Amino acid sequence: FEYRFDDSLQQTADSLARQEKWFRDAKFGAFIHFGVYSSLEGEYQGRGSDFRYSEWIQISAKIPAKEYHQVAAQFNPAEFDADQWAKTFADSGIRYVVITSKHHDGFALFQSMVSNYNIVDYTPFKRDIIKELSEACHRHGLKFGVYYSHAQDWDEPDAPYLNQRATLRDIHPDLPADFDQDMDRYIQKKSLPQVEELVKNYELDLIWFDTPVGINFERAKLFSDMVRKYRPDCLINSRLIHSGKAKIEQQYLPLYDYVSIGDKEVPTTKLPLYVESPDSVSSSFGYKTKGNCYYHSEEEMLHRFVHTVCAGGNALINNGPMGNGRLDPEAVRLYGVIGDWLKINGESIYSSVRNPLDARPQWGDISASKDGQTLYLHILDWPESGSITVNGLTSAVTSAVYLTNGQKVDFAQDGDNLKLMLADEPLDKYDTVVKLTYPQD
Ligand code: H79
Repeated sequence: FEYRFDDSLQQTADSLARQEKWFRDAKFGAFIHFGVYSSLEGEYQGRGSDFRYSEWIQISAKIPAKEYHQVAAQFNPAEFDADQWAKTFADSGIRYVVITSKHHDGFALFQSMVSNYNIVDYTPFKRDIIKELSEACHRHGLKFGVYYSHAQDWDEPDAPYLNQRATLRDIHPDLPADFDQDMDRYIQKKSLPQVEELVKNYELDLIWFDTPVGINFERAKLFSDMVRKYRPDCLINSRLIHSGKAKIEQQYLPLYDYVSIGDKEVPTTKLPLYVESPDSVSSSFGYKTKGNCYYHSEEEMLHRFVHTVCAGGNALINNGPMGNGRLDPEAVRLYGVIGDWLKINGESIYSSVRNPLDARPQWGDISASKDGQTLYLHILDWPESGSITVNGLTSAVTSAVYLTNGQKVDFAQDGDNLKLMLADEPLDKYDTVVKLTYPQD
């Protein structure tokens, strides 16, 4: 996979300033996919579980809008506890949270005057999840953002469809034969006014747009201007206008602040712009128990996280809470693995910058301090030979210690090449970090 980034691209000064307020140092975010689909767990009347993502159930099981409304009308995550969620995230070293305020199914997790198809007005639960969670996150020192599907909305016939299986008429069988889809009518009626509600009524640090089907410059600008008008510090992601694999164009950079790479992509090369990887603890985003699904192993999860940070980005790792409102215990466990590792090795992650050397080493990856005077070697694959080499150094290394316990590591440097003699066993199961003092002029 080739990132379609051009080295000449330049972030605007405004975007850089917004990133530097907190985003670049945060590194670890919790993505949350929660909605009506969470209660179905990937299957509806025996159908639909072959799709990888449970939040796509309305399309995978071809559920007509009227029927999906009945599922929505019973959505009751009675055990939802915003403080417990926020505390769990904060305890795992997570610095920000991004939750689905409205996914492609069109159902909102916040109170909306624009559409009563929302958790407060449409369900027995009646509580505003976005309000409760935003307040809890800020109480626990976390930044708070919302995901909003601005282009797709399966509940609105005017919104464009991006799917193979279900047609517009599978979902809306009563549409008149001469119905003319009009995306701008949908934007003016629902998605733009709902974005206005979100930025006016909630303390948002970030807004995460997704799947910009049909979104051209003019349409994107409506959303960007709306966010900037009410909340000038709020970060906007690139999926406002670019899909995960689109070529990034300089002319669009003022509309958003940072680049979301593809879903679940782990960056492996140096990137010219600051990025965020929307990863997940499992194969789905929404909670899924039906059909094919898997969770990452502890090692895979931690390695994906470390590679993302070393390439110069944040990892926004998703969990899908259960329909009853409780967090998925397996997601909590995997967050805890990263959190426990960060308690010892956080210095190599938070406030770090990407690998300044030319290549990614075979044995793992490298991050650095902002002043470039410290390199952190993340040894992900412990060598049988007992040693590793670092190539491409531009000055002399003056010390090497394990971050875990401060013990010295023997090393020998020959020009731009450094050899480190390691212990017989890794000091950490998944990532032993060696801290190099590396003075630069
Ligand atoms: O919110 C999550 C996804 O639901 C959303 N982006 C992340 C953050 C997303 N929207 N569109 N896409 C991802 C790309 C479309 C994937 C699909 Fe499929 C291919 C949908 C239908 C075919 C994979 C296979 C998912 C369901 C079946």
